[in-house]
Amino acid sequence: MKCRVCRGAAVIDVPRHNANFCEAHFLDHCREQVRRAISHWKMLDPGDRVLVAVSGGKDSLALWDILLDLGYDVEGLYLGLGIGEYSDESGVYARDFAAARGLKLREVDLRDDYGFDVPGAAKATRRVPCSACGLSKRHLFDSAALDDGFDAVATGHNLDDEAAVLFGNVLHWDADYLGRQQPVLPARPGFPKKVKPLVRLAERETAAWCVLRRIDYQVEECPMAAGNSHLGYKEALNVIERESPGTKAHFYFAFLDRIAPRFDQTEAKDALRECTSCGAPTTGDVCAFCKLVERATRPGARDVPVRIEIR
Ligand code: Q46
Ligand code: ZN
Ligand code: ZN
Repeated sequence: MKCRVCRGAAVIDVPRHNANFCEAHFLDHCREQVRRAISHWKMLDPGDRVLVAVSGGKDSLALWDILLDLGYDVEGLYLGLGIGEYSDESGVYARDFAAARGLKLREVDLRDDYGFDVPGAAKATRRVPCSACGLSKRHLFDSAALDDGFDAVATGHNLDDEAAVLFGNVLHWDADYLGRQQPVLPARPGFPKKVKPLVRLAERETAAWCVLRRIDYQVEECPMAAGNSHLGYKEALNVIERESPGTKAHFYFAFLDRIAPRFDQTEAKDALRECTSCGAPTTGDVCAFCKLVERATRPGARDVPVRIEIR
């Protein structure tokens, strides 16, 4: 196996590009894919201040590392979700990454700062944990970025993630989500710009980036994800990809270029006002996150039995 660029010994193959790379040229390939994504979708300008949503997993740590490498001014924000050992460990990986490189890691902890955790919120709201978790992440990353004047929030969604989400949205013909499934969402009043610079890299490539750059990351997946349909969609696409490398990328990028513009890409047009409790944009008096905090911290909130939703 020879490197496509230098003909030296290759350490990894990337079947969808029909290429093998040595260590140095694989790292170049990853940087180039991120650079291309940022430029093609106009995600960031040179020197932008970027807040990276850091989970302690391979994607978010690779993203932080690559954005620094490309010269952006990046800080990480880690959100403690209170999901048992999984969260305890993920925090250690995020802190170790930052400490070893002298980087600033901001931290927000749902329990310490808001008095609840993801499993408790799931019980109190009788919804799946990912629902309270996703809402909390969106609210807290948005408000941290706005409060401190960041130019964008960057998340580590990779090609496999985005293709699986697209697959799910197509299976359900979810027109609203299809219209908004973009690698960049521009800033609008009350919301920061949101970007996904890793969409041109597959999961296996972000893992390889971390291994080659000696980045220790949390390998375990969140226990709350077990059995959710997103993982099933990923597996189904992997079966197809093995038979026909490049299908996943074509599915996602052809959608973005040719199909997405046919859907309504505007956000909900309901008039937004400020949450009376925290000031975030909301269609009612109180935003969804403040309602979640209120429900999840009510006395006896955790005694409600969990209801499993299967879609
Ligand atoms: S949403 Fe759901 Fe993830 Fe939150 S509860 Fe775990 S699986 S961490 S990306
Ligand atoms: Zn090479
Ligand atoms: Zn609020």
